[in-house]
Amino acid sequence: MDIGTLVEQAREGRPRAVARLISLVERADPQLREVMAVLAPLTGNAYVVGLTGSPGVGKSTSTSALVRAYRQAGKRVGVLAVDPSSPFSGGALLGDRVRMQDHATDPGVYIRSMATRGHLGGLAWAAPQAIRVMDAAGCDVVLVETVGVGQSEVEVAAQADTTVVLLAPGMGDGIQAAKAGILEIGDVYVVNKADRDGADATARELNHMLGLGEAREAGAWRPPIVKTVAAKGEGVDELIAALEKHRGWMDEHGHLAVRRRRRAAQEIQTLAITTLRHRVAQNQLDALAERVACGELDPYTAADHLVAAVTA
Ligand SMILES: Nc1nc2c(ncn2[C@@H]2O[C@H](COP(=O)(O)OP(=O)(O)OP(=O)(O)O)[C@@H](O)[C@H]2O)c(=O)[nH]1
Ligand SMILES: [Mg+2]
Repeated sequence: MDIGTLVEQAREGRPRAVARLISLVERADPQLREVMAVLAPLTGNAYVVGLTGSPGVGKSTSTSALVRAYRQAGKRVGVLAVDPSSPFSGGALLGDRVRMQDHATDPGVYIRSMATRGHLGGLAWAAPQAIRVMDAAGCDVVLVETVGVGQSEVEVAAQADTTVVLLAPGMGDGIQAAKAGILEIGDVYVVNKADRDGADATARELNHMLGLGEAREAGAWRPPIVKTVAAKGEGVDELIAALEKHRGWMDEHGHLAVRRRRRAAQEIQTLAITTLRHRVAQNQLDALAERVACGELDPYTAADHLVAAVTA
């Protein structure tokens, strides 16, 4: 099928067409260049929300609850579950972890899981392009769930328009969150499993760690902490309200444009570096390495040789 027809069908909301386009991303298909050129003018409408947090904290349950709420509001929703720790072809495996069965038959919801380990350029490369596909396909909201709280997961979540960091009582989450640096990236914090003991204490601890009691610059964003019981849909309206508020604030202060430019810059850089890496001839690198290893050449000069060779 030609790319134009495929994109047209995706925009009509045909899940199979969207699936085929995202498969091109996963495979890093040579046709991707053409696809992205067709998609470019169709993107920029979706509101991208990243959700991150420790395993089992309730990301998928929360995502599912958000999907329900957005669907009730008549929005088309895309869900991208990204697992950087699994091999690239492990999509089916990840599918088990995505608790989205409720929405499986709803044509207004598009759900996709993506495993990216071992992929050249990895996550930074694949996730933004999959988001582009969903955006161009007419999703009003794209929810990006990342599994785990490693550096790459945090990077993906931080690329969203709004980043949600989830914690739950009694998981030692606070410390883990601080370690992974997710206390710097949250625009909205959720203490899920508020039906369990210790939710208030977790919220207090978080409040303290984020320095929310302290004064901030006028007009600065103060990340709200929302308590939810995602499994029962409790607090989800408050979460949606917090997301909308953040989006409004971003718009008002011009931050949305800034963030999207930053996202695009990262995407361009990753693609450019990937292209250059493809051009490095292994034998040439080996030859330079040998000369550097035996002290015949310094590494800077060797690097200059390599750069000159791949950009010639
Ligand atoms: N008690 C309680 N359990 C919940 C709540 N939300 C989710 N759970 C349960 O917590 C478990 C993990 O939920 P998931 O939504 O799969 O968590 P996750 O963060 O997506 O997990 P991974 O994708 O494996 O990292 C499931 O058994 C849920 O039913 C809640 O608000 N209260
Ligand atoms: Mg999950």
